Amino acid sequence: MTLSALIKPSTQLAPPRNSPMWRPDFTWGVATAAYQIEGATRADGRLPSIWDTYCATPGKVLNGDTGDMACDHYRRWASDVDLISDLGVDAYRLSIAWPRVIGLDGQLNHQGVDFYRRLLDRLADLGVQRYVTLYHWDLPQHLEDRGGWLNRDTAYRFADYADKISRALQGRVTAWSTLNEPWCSAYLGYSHGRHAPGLRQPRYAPQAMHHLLLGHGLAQPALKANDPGAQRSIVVNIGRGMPEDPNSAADRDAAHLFEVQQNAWVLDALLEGRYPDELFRLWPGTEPLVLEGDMALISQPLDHLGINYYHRSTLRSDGAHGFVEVCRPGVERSQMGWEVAPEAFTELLVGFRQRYANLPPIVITENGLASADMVVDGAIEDRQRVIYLQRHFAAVHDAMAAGVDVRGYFVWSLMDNFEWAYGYERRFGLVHVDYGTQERTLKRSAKGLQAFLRERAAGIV
Ligand code: IFM
Repeated sequence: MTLSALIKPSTQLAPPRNSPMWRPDFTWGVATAAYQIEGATRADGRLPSIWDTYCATPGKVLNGDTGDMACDHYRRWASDVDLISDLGVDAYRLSIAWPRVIGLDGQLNHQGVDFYRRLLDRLADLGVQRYVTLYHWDLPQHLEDRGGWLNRDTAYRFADYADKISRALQGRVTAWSTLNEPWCSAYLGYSHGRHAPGLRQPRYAPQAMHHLLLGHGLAQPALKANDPGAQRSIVVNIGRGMPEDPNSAADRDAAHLFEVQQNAWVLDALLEGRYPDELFRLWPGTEPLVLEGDMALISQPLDHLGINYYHRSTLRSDGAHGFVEVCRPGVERSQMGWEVAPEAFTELLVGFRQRYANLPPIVITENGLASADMVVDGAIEDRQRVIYLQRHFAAVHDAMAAGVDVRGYFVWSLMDNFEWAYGYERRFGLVHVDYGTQERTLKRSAKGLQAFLRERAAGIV
């Protein structure tokens, strides 16, 4: 019996057999982020981050959840690494908590650094590649107290952190990513208020974005010099906008503007060294202060571009210059309420290839689905996630067949974790976490991925 026959036909998890995604040089992985899994927020000299403050503010996070315990990964890292290795993935994507490794004096906190050193060494011993993100949203609170990403100095603090930590961990990292989803940090954090630090000023997001991207650019020379054997990248989230009424020019424009602020805002800056004019049609008068040389720093070449994709959005014109997101009836949705649309993933990837002459190779750094998974008789049959992943693997296969250079695919997430403003209620994991006991249980999706990766390793193509 083949390994794939061990799982039910409806829950098999693999891209089409003729896909280059089966090849041994395609990187399959799982992803997490520090604040979402580590817990131990006060251990070994870790400083408070903006997410500690945000969680402690009543009404900000569902059920008053915090990252204080999360998945207790700071203590359980060794068994979690065994779990990752048992899945058979090629790579693990994690993030470093800036407030854990840099003290108030700006110097390395060696206790925090040692945690990551042990973790990375153990992954390497087990043959798992290490994709490390430097900033997955946990800004040290003392920097926020000085203006956070609205203060240009934070970009220099970030570059200094990148310099120090890449020296300390030199040779242990396969790929460094500077930022995870700067759109979320800038827009959700500084203009929308749904993420830490929870500010709500429309004009803040473009300036915060500029300083985030400047930090990314300023960090490049240090990463290159300190760890020349590692790849350098940044991770962006992308979204597809669909007009509610395709026959309405206003709705089509709304969907277009949505993609400008979701995709072009960051990608034009990184790949073409400019911000799209249309962004300021959407948000008049919010142009950031950009100094000479900034855009050249921001648009330095990357070894690869990390792309996170989850869903499509339906847009209607707001009757003025903007758009409103509406709920399209009769569409499959995740526990997040997000529209499931794998074909939109292909369209976006193919569209980027057509639009950006110097698009670097792509790594899918996140894709996954939240569902209200429950343990029944010791098992978790997360059928919606299995089918979601199956369809999204096929969507990426289609983009590759159309000529898009995709080198890897990381499923979000290794395990259920702290889903930001939604706390622990939304479950994205391949592995179920019982937050009472911290017991980990492989869901059907994890077993399906494991079976596929075993087939691939055995050369069954
Ligand atoms: O959990 C997040 C992750 O931290 C960043 N990308 C989207 C995921 C799901 O919302």
